[in-house]
Amino acid sequence: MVATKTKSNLDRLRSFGFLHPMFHSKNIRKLICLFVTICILMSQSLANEQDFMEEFLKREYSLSKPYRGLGFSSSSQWDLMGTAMVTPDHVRLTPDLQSRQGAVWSRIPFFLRDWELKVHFKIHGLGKKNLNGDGLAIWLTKDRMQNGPVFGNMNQFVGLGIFVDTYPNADKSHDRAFPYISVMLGNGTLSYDHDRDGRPTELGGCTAMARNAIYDTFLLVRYSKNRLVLMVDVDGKQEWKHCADITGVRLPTGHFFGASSATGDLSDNHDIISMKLYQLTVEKTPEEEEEEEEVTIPRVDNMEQFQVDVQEEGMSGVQFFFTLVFSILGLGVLAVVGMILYGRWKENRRKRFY
Ligand SMILES: [Ca+2]
Repeated sequence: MVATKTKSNLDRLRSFGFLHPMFHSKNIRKLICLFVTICILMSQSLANEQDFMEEFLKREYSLSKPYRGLGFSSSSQWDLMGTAMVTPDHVRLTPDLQSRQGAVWSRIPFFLRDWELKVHFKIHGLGKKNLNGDGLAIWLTKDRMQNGPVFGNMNQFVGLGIFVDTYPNADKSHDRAFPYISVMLGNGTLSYDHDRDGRPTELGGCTAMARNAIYDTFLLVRYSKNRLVLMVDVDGKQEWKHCADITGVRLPTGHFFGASSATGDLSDNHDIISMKLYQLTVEKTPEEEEEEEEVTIPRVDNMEQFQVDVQEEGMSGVQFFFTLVFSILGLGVLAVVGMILYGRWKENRRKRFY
C-alpha cells in the first residue's frame, strides 16, 4: 500500500520533471535519500536526548580505592562492623570461614532523588558449588550498623535491600540457578524469609554467575522517577544485563547506604571493591515533579503485583479490650450524671408547686 503510493507519487514527480530539470528522476532519488537520512538522524538525536542523563560521582557516598582511613578515621564517611576489614585491594566483609558477619555502612544520610549506584564486588571461596554461602547484600535503609539474620543486617528493615544470594536454602524448588540477585523493599513489618530465599517478598531478580568468576563482577542500581532498575555485568562483556525493573517504587530520603554479608555453616570471601554513587540529572515534567511525593515508609504503588502487603495498623486485642472497658465506664458515668440531673430537675419542679 505504502509502496504503491510512493510509486505513484514518484510517477507524478517524474511527469513534473519534464517541466523543470531539477526534478529529474536522478535528482529526485537523491533528494529522497537525503530526506530519509535527515529523518533517521533527527529521530536518533531525539532518542538520545530522551535518554540523556548527566552523571556526577558523589564522593561522599562512594567507597573506592585507596580506602584511606576507612572505618577508623573521623574524616571517613564509612564505618566498619563485625569481621569487615580493609586491605589495599578490597573491603572484605567476611572471610571464607564459618559463622562470620561483617558490614560497611555510610555515615551520611542520603537525600538525592535520582541516582545510580555501581557496585564492584567479588565472591569467592574454596567450597564447591552450592556448598558455599550465604552471599552479600547492598542496602539503602533507615537503620545502619545493625546485626541480624539478613546477610549480616537486621530483619524487618525499612528501605531497599539487594541480595546476592549464593546458597539455595529452598532446595526443593529448582526454579532458579544460584547465585541469584534479588530486590526487596522493607517497610518495617515485612520479613526476609531465608528458608525460601526471599521469594515471598521479592520484587524482581535474576540469576548471575557471580561466584568464583574469572571476570570482574558488577551490579548497578538505578533509581529515577520512581523506577528502580537493577542490572548486572558478571561475564566480562562490559555490558549491563537487565535483572529487575520495578516501577512505582517510593523510597524515602535520609537513609544510609551499606553492604553486609554473613556466613553460616557454609562460607565464602565476600569482598566489596567499590561502591560508586552517581547523581543523575533528569529532566522532569511538572506532573512528574508532583508525582514525587515524600514518603516515610517505602512502598510500591502496585502492591498486589509484587505480593507485598503493607499491614495497616489495626486495633490490637488489648487496645480493643481497653476501648470497650472505657466506653462502658463512660456510658455508666453519663447515665449516673443524667440521673442526678433528672433528680434535681424533678426536685426543683416539686418545690416550685408548693
Ligand atoms: Ca539463600
